[in-house]
Amino acid sequence: MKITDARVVVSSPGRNYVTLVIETEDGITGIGDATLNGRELAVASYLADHLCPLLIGRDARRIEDAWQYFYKGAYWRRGPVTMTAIAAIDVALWDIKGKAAGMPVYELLGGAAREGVMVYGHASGTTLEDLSEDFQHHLDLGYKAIRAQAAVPGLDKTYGIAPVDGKLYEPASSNVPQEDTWETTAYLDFAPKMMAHVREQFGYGIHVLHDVHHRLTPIEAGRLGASLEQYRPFWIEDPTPAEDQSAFRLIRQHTTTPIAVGEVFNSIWDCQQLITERLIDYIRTSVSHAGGITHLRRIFSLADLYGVRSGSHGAGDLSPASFAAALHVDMSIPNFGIQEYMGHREPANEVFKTSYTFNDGYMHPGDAPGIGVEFDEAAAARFPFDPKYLPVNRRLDGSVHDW
Ligand code: GCO
Ligand code: MG
Repeated sequence: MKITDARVVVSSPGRNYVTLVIETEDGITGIGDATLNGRELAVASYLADHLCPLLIGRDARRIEDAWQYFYKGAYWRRGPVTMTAIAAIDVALWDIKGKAAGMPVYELLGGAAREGVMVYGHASGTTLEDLSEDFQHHLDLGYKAIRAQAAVPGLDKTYGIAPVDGKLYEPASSNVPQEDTWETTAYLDFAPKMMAHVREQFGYGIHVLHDVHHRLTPIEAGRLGASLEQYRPFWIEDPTPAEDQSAFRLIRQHTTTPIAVGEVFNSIWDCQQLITERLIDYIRTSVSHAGGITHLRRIFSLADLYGVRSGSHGAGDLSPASFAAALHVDMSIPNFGIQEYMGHREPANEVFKTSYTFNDGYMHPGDAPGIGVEFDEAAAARFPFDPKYLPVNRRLDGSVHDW
């Protein structure tokens, strides 16, 4: 089954997405998500200028061979741009394989290992009262797991807080990076109060998650974890920048609060030590940034050997194509933990026709052949690229801090 065309479409239906479209000689088309938030055109060029020409004439059925060809064959391995580009090819080829077989991708991956995928939604507020309102809204929608974030008193802006207009939280908000401020002491003081508030209001019958967004040192993270233990969070996410994997030993020495890491990882090598030393509980690598379905399964298989569960990134900057692909992986692996689900801003649904469903806190990818997402290129053309950057984070003295 020869590939006859491979093209990249950059569009902005609600936010920027980069979509790879692969066509085959028998008329089957597959899509993959190549979005790298704030660096979209780098991946678009990597694909359009270097990989798409090499796809023409290749056999679309040989997914593992394509993966190895583009990973090992480039000589320059890893990195978010390379691995996002490979991921888009990989997902598009799984989509094609599913359509050729007349099966949803999760069937090709071994079939359903569960009835549905537990997802967590985002509740946030500029005050604890607003957070409660949003939390209640998510409970009413049926969520069994909810992430809680609230503005830290005394700081201008805090990441992860949705605007009051009811729109989804979108961190890439301006065409030059917005500058936020950060103060660790205020945060460490506030976080246990926020968690106490949520438990007082809503009890312990719901999973509560919290994202630290790489802001702490390992010993500060240990202190945070210890201070939250009594509120039994499902996890704390990205407590420190994770390039230094051995630093997580220090966090582990100080707390039993479960730890989730990995949305910025792009390869199994980024989390090898974290997994094999059991320094984390959930690995958050995503289909679109960690080399596609093929590589993500390799990471999750390694994690399974060490009792680490999946908890994939699913923010709105992962397009419906990679979100659907994630659900297929989640359905089929033995060590699924939880899946982030933030949803997509309008008018994304005019461009991506999805077949996944949400029901009472659980999602299902649907049974359409392939990944179950159809991409409307004519609709995408109505929403041209709109450059946007993630914010930069500064301490009160003006120095740049981790974001
Ligand atoms: C999350 C994330 C996101 C990221 C965003 C970056 O847990 O969902 O931390 O909000 O900041 O995906 O592009
Ligand atoms: Mg996060």
